[in-house]
Amino acid sequence: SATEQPHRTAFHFQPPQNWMNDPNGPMYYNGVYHLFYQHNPFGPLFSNQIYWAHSVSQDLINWIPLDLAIAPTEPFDINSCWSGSATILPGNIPAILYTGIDSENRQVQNLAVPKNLSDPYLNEWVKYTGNPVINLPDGIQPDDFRDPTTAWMADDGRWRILVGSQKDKTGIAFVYQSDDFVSWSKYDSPLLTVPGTGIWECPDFFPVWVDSAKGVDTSVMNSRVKHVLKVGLFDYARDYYMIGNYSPSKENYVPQNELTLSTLRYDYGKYYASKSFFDPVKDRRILMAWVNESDSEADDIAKGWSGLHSFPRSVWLDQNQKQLVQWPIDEIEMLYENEVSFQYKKLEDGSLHEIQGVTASQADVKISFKLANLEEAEEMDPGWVDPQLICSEQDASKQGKFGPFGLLALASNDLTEQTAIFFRVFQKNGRYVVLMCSDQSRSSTKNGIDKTIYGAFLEIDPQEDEISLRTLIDHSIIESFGGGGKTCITARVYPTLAIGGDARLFVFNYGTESVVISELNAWSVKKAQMNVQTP
Ligand code: DQQ
Repeated sequence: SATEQPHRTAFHFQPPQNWMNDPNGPMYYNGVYHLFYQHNPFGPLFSNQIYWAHSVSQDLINWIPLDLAIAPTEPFDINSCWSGSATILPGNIPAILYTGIDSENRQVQNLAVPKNLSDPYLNEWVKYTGNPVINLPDGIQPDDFRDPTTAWMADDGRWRILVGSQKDKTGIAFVYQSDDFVSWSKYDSPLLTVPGTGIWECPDFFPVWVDSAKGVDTSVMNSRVKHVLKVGLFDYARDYYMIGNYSPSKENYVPQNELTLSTLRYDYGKYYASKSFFDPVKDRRILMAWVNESDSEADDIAKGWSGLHSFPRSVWLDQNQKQLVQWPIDEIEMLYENEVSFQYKKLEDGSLHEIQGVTASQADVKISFKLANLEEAEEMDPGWVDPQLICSEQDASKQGKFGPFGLLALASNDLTEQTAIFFRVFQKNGRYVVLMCSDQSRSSTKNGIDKTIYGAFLEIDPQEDEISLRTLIDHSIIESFGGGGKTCITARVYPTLAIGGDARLFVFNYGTESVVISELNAWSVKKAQMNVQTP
């Protein structure tokens, strides 16, 4: 029940019980959305027997659980069925490529297809008898070769995929090509390698329009698209991306930004092993990711489960063509009730204003902050370069001039528990710098939880634009979107007091300069049908 399980979620994807990690093979096929995921069906911790579990949905909100789709049963996957992707082949035939851990503990790539294409849910999947379709390349360690992408096809009619790898700590995205999806050969030069980054997990490679927020199907290539390469850095459990130009004739990819630890990430909190797919129904690209627990293994055993997926986001290229923008899919509105809204509210120094009338443990909140007299903003200390570090040192309790101002989510009556999502504005070299933070340090009275504070810069000009925040709150997950989705921060929290109907929600300003909320809208978010068998 909700009192025994205060940290289970209402509208985030999770299995009824046990361990879940990466989203796998998301796709839309014949009127149905499919989502597979890495699953240990026997317990709440990761194991050496990982399966592909399978759910389907009509709306990406309510999910129906199906039987396990791919199990570790064959010599080519007997030690686990790890991550992979789906591709819709000509003739409207879906195919899955996934990583198997074989009987000798080598990572190999395998093919599976639906048993019966006229089954509307594609319940059963059959493995190709000639598996593996791709063997471990020479010179690569047996546990360094995994996570095939969705395939794309170039003008020459050949399929391409990427497989993540490393050699001597140089991260590698290998390219494989095929005419028939069965026989694959490695292209001589990888799509990209970056020294010192360690193994690249769950690569994702897709086009985005340079001039539209719509999605682009994975094989589309023309002068109106750029290509995004996302790689998961295992050593840091973070998803980084590059934007660049791709030419398939020589598998040439030229990223316009470098991959370094301080460059572009999908999300500056907990968010890993993400995967995107093109949704032809609404002409958009949808992104989902694994958001792991921040509590202990003992807690997970007590709960009987571990792992969430982020709420699905649309993803597109920002107008400045320098970064991506992400936004929760509109389908969340199906779950809205009890809208609360107001306009123009001035928050003086020290303001704390409760947002009443929504269920604070299950909510979607949108706020726009307007700042005047920006010339009063503090000069930024030249030594402050790492945004996460600034947020940790200048946490929500530290008074500044512009900021901290923002939202207190999952707050208890006496505020001993609270998660603060907030902004600060500084001046630096005649420009303004906007910092966005998610402060989990007071999120729970419980010990033994990772309460790391997250932070990132938000690339907006506060002279031109209001500072907007959208936050999805769902019991133990808080997903925040700054500047209309230019900076995203996801956090896991485990309140003990601010649970269910006892949780409260506030806007606050602890800076000496006042800020104005030009508009606030908040909704309670109802519970979705989440992997429960409906009668
Ligand atoms: N999870 C899978 C791997 C992948 C990793 C194993 C990323 O295929 O590299 O469960 O979280």
